[in-house]
Amino acid sequence: MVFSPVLLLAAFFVGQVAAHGYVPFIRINGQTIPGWDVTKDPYTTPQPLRVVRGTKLDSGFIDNPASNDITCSIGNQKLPPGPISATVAAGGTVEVLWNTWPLGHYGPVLNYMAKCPSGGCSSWKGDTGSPWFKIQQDVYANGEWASDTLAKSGFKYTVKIPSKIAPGNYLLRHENLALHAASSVGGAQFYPVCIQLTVTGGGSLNPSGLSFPGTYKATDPGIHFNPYQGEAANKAYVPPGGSVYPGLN
Ligand SMILES: [Cu+2]
Repeated sequence: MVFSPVLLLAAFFVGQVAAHGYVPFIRINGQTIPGWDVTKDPYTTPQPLRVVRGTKLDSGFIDNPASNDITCSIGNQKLPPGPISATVAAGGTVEVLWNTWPLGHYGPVLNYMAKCPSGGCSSWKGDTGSPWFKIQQDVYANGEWASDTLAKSGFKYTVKIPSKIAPGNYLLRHENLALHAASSVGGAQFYPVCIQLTVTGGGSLNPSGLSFPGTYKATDPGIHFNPYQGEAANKAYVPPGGSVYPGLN
C-alpha cells in the first residue's frame, strides 16, 4: 500500500497534539484546583488566573534541554496571568492530574522545586541561577516505566512536598521525560509543568543547586538512552538531574 507523504505528515502532527497530555487540574487535601487547560484557558477572556503556568497553545514537547522552555514548558517566556498559588503544608501532597498520557512514552517522572524570590512566583521565570532542587523521582519499577505507571493510574501522580523546607512561595516543576525516541541524541521529549505553591509550616531548609536550563544536557546518559534494551538496562537507568536532595524529610 502506498501512503501519501502529505497525509502521513498530517497524521503525524494530529497525533502529536492528540497524544500528549497537559495538567488541567491538581488536587490538594481533596480539593480540586484548576490547572492549565490548553483547550480552553488560552481562549478565555479575560485569561483565567491559574496555579499552573500557562503553556503554548498545545501540549507538545521540548526536545532541546538547553532551551529556555525547559524551565516550565513551552511558552515559559510568557508569565502566568495572575499572582495566584495553591497552598499546601510542608509534608503534604500535591496530586497532579494529567488529562491523559500515552502508554509507551517510556520514561521517568521527575519533580523539582525552587523557592521564588521575595516578589513572589508570578514575576519570576526561574530560568536563571541555580534555584532548583530535586524532591522526588520515579524511574522504573516492577517491569514498568514511571510514565506507564502514571498512565495506568488514571493519569494521576502524587508529589510529596518535603517536610523540612522553609515556608514560602515555590515553583514545583513536575516533568515527564519520554525516552521512546531517545536512542538518538535530541530524541528525548521533555514535558515539564510548573505549579505555583505557597508552602506553610515546614522547617528551615533552603535547598538549591540546579538550573533549568543548565542541568540537563542532550548527551546525558539519562537523556540519550535506548529504552528498548530490556529489563536489566532499564533497571540501571540513571535519570538526569542527579539524586533527590538529601535530608528533605
Ligand atoms: Cu508523543
